[in-house]
Amino acid sequence: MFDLELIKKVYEELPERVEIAKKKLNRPLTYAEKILYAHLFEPKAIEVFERGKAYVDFAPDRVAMQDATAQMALLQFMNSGKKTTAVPSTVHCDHLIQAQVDGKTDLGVAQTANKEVYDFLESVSNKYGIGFLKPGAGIIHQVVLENYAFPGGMMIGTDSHTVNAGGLGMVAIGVGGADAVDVMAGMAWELKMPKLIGVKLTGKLSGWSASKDVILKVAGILTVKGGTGAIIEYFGEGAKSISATGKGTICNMGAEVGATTSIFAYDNSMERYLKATGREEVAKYANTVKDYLDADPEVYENPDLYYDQVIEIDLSKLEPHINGPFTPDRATPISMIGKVAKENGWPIDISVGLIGSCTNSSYEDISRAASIAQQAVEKNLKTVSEFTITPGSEQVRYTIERDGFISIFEKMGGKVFANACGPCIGQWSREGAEKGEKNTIVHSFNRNFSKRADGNPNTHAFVTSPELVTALAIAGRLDFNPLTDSLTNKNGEQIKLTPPVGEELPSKGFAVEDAGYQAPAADGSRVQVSVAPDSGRLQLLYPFEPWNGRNITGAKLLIKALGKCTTDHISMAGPWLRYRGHLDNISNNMLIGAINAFNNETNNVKNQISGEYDAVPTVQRKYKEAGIPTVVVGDQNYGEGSSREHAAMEPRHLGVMAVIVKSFARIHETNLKKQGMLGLTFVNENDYDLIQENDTFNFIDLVEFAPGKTLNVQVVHADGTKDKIELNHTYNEQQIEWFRAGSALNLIKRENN
Ligand code: MIC
Ligand code: SF4
Repeated sequence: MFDLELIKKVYEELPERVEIAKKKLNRPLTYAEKILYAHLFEPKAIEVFERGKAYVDFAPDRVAMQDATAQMALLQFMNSGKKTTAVPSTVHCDHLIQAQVDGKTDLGVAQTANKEVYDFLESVSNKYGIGFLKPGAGIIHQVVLENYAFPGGMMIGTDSHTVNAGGLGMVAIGVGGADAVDVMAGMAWELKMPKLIGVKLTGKLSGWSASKDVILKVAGILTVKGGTGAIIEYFGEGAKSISATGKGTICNMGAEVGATTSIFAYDNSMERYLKATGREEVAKYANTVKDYLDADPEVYENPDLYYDQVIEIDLSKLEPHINGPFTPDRATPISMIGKVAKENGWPIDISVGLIGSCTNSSYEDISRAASIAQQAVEKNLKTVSEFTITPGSEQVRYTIERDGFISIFEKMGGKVFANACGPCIGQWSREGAEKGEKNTIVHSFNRNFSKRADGNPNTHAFVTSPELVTALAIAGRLDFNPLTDSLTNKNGEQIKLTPPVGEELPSKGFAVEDAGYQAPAADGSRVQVSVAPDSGRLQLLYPFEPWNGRNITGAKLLIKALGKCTTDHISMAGPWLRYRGHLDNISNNMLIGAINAFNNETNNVKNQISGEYDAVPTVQRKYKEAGIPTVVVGDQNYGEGSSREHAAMEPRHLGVMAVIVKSFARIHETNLKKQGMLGLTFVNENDYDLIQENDTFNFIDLVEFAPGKTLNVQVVHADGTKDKIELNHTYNEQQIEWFRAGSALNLIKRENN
């Protein structure tokens, strides 16, 4: 399944490219820097790229896409005029499977319900030389880790958790579909040279503490925006003691602090994992360039000199953590959670414990969780909460079934869902969720934004390690601390759970019958891709209008969003995932989760033409009909979370011209640029407070739009008073071209014709 020739080529070129970079920068390099400089699109055009400032053209080695974002990515790629993808690429069917009954049943239902979309993805993959992983094969990031990731490589993926592959020493970055199109079309992929955050791990994990706790702790320190624009590099003795899949977990959740990606240097744990997953050859080649797959020793001797920020964590002292509710950076050590929950009025009773997902479903995770489940079975404990398992891949599922773990979970009352995203992305048909009852769930996934798992805004979701999820589900209480507390079993005896034990890798090796991979046709030129014109789920894309070259004037405020506005708020997932390939239909969810700052309600904004209140998409469609441009205003870290470019394409399609916020999350800001929108930030954050409900916006100097130069907007209030607001932007020359052309894709098309 993997591309050994490509990997060999990367390793052949690596030493020379790194040496040239070292000379150029005239200093030792960190590991991430080595990979970045070895992947310049124009290796000869090497210069010292200033971190956090310079835009750099890169040449990633591969692309991965998941079904919910691949539809838009491939609809765009089809418009690029290319015959095959320029780099190895894969499509993974994982997001559209709903968890309801059990893995087998749910997979069958999904195959019928999503047939049109799967057929589309399969035929596009076949046509353009893209590897296709069928529904049931597993979750993109687990499948990538098992098959495609390799130390020293660089990849992008249309999903924010692409960063998971940092666990195998890869620079892996989540992007929107339009970025994937660049790479698949053989063009340069642009990224601002990231800053570097070093995390030094000392000591060793033990007892109940797991790799998950490292990132839960880091999330508490950095918060959801603390990693923005940076690569987090982990190092130190502690790093070496963590398994490759444990490293994957840590890197995966780097997305939750906004980091561009996270990475560990190549070490024995990675070598073991490569060998266990049938990639002895990759390990062999990696070993020949080992020194280049690590930072230079001087970096570790004096990390402060080489990283923009350094954090130190002693794994020996790290307590298990529980993060949440509603945000993944609210970190509480297990010893405190009972008290904190009580103070905040969080429901103590746990209704469901869920393990698995792309973040935490390695063999090690499952075996450790199973060791807890086993105790419940053997010691006659009743499991109080419901318990579910979503394996990350068919290979993991098959292997853990063979090794008896699934049967242990089942004896404890657990239910195994399909190898798919399921509850992690609102694809959970949870009985009773519509009642909106206040309740608590604990899971080993990565995100816990409001409504994410089951659509119920009153579900308090907490993120923790799989072993702790298992213990908490057995106890059924959030204030249960397995390190100190006992449970009463069915015979009335006091039982203390012993700490989890597991195996890093299966001693009998991994096994699988059908990994679900389908190779593309050798010559796809005759493959037909069809999209039914009356389809509700797929719609061919039309090119967005180029900019008319004039200042935007008379733009109305559509919504001023208050507080957290993630991509889940801008383009909700769950039931809306059905429309990911149909721009007009999915636009009906535009910003329906955002809170209107003027009435604190969701999906209820003023239509300035009629004076009436209505749903955001409805009001926006009215403005569009009337030919009136609009502006969206937002708070900090606007667009955090997912890579879904729908959050940018929907406003673009419905006629929003500019999104003006205090700050952006990286992927979303790029997605806006790619789709030809204006993504701008207040020079003075307090100007956010000046924006009123009936405001009209007049751009003053958009005609002079240029890199490094602020833009000015006159805001006219209902009473006739005016404010002048200065706005920052990060557009470079090329990105301004995208704006002028109407989108980046319009430009690609022009260049290919
Ligand atoms: C997520 O975890 O939010 C998702 C669903 O995987 C998204 C991608 C999407 O919205 O399709 C992501 O993280 O990028
Ligand atoms: Fe799927 Fe959840 Fe992982 Fe996103 S975070 S890829 S939804 S399992």
